[in-house]
Amino acid sequence: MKKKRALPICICFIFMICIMSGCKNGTEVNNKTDINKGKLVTFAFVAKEAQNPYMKKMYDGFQKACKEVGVKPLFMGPKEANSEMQIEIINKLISEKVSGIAIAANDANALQTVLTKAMKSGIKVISLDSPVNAKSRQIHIEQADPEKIGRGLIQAAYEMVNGNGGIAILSTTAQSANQNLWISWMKKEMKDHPDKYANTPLITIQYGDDNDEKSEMKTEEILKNRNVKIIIAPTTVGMFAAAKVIQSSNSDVLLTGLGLPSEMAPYVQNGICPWMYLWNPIDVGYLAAYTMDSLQKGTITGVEGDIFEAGTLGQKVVTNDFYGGTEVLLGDPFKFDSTNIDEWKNIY
Ligand code: RAM
Repeated sequence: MKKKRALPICICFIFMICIMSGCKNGTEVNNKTDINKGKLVTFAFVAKEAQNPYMKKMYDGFQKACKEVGVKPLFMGPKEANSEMQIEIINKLISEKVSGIAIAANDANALQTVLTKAMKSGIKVISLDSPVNAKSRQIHIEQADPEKIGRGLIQAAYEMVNGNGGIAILSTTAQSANQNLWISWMKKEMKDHPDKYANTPLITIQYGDDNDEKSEMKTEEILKNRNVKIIIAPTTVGMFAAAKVIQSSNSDVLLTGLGLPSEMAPYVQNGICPWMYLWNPIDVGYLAAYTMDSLQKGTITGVEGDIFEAGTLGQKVVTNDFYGGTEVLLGDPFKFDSTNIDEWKNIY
């Protein structure tokens, strides 16, 4: 008797869940339609470069929040970290009439025309990770205070070489606004304390364009200079590439920067990278989607003082940013060393 009843009850239960969640085949999200235009709400995420694991982690969080608020997430990203390809993608998204675009930009200014066109057509535009200029978006999602990141990295490098040894920076593209801002804070830290940093000069800045091979090649070039004792890579792609080259060439040059624990754990454990920093990229993407949803619903407009609920991240406030626009800040950078990296390596 029990067995006979189990199937109909089970089907009924699944059916009820489907009705409650609005799903058609059990896997679809309860997608909303834009109340004003009667169209499906899609939030697009545009990566700096489609294969970058850091971008994929941000998208994981973006996608999670989109599901929670009931909109359709979409991942887009160019083959190379450049703004021309991002412009093509945005034009496509405008013609597809998405409701929101969240972009990690390869250039702060080059996207202004196309993003203005998007906003004029009613699309909500925010940047995350790497900002576009204030006119090109409504809000920027800032992962952590750029001053803390920049000063913190130089202070770490100084400590690692005991105040004695040249520093090289391995960055992404020369136009990347987030890396450029962090580098400007690194330089400011050195300028503010000339005596302290007298024996740790900044020898070179190289650009690996967030491309594995190019970043490896640039690391090889850096290692040819015997005065370099430490590399700072404020990019997850650059950091992983530099670690591999330092290890394979048996170099005693040290490494710090912004790395993914999933990629960097072995190098933190073997001492090539005594410690490094990052934040939770999943949370950056999650916060971006909640910010977009609040803009789309009209709960906020993107001005200073706007307050909204960002799911499990709680209440967030819109504040003025460094670029003359507004931002939402995620939090402080985390420090990863041999004592805690293994806890994080399976997460991001
Ligand atoms: C790379 C990207 C990204 C940056 C991280 C730390 O993946 O350049 O913009 O935020 O590193």
